[in-house]
Amino acid sequence: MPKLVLHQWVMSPFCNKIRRALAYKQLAYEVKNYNGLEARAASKLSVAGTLPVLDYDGERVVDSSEIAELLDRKHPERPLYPKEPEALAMARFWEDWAAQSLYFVEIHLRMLDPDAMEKALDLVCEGRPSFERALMKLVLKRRYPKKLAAQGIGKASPAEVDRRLVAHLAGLDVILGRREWLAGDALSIADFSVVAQLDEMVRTSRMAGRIRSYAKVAAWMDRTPG
Ligand SMILES: N[C@@H](CCC(=O)N[C@@H](CS)C(=O)NCC(=O)O)C(=O)O
Repeated sequence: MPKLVLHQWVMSPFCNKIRRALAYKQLAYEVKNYNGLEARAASKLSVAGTLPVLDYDGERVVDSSEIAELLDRKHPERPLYPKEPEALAMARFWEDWAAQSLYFVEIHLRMLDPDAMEKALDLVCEGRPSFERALMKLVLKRRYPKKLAAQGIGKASPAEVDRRLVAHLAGLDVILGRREWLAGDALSIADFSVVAQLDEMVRTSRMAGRIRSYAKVAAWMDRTPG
């Protein structure tokens, strides 16, 4: 059996996506969490400085999409990426939408809302000395508004972000009323990518109840393994 180590932040939607993919592939793995000030060590794992990072038998892979592709190459059973070209194209569109659009809704909800920020700090500082919580709060409050401003959604008010998310949820509910999975006929990286983002919104945001109020969306989140 290969030796796998997942370097992660437990509240990262991209790490959530990879935990789901590893569970689906039925692969055993170790976890290294980078809570509190250990985050500084995480940024040195790669040039990108992001998590997840997966060590696969000594090979270091950065970026959740790269990791998912590697898992399919090494373990083709239970594919994450569909073989059929149209389903594959759709899976990649959904994966990209989750990373480039939905993720920024997720961090707006989490990092610009005081209650959600406290929940996020509980998660990311678990097991660490209490003084690190105050430092991490400063780091998160400095870093994420800049990221949100650079992406564009930083200018949107909380009410506008809620409206955008509700429009997406309504759309997903229609789509999931007509099909079981987002891309093709089978579970794929599309489902893991989008569910992981919504899952993290449910975990800490004011929109948790609203997300779960969409029956088709909630049922699909529940049937997506992870
Ligand atoms: N494209 C990357 C994005 C990963 C990412 O942005 N991870 C965030 C945590 S949710 C991160 O590491 N942020 C730290 C930073 O940007 O400094 C992937 O799919 O893995």
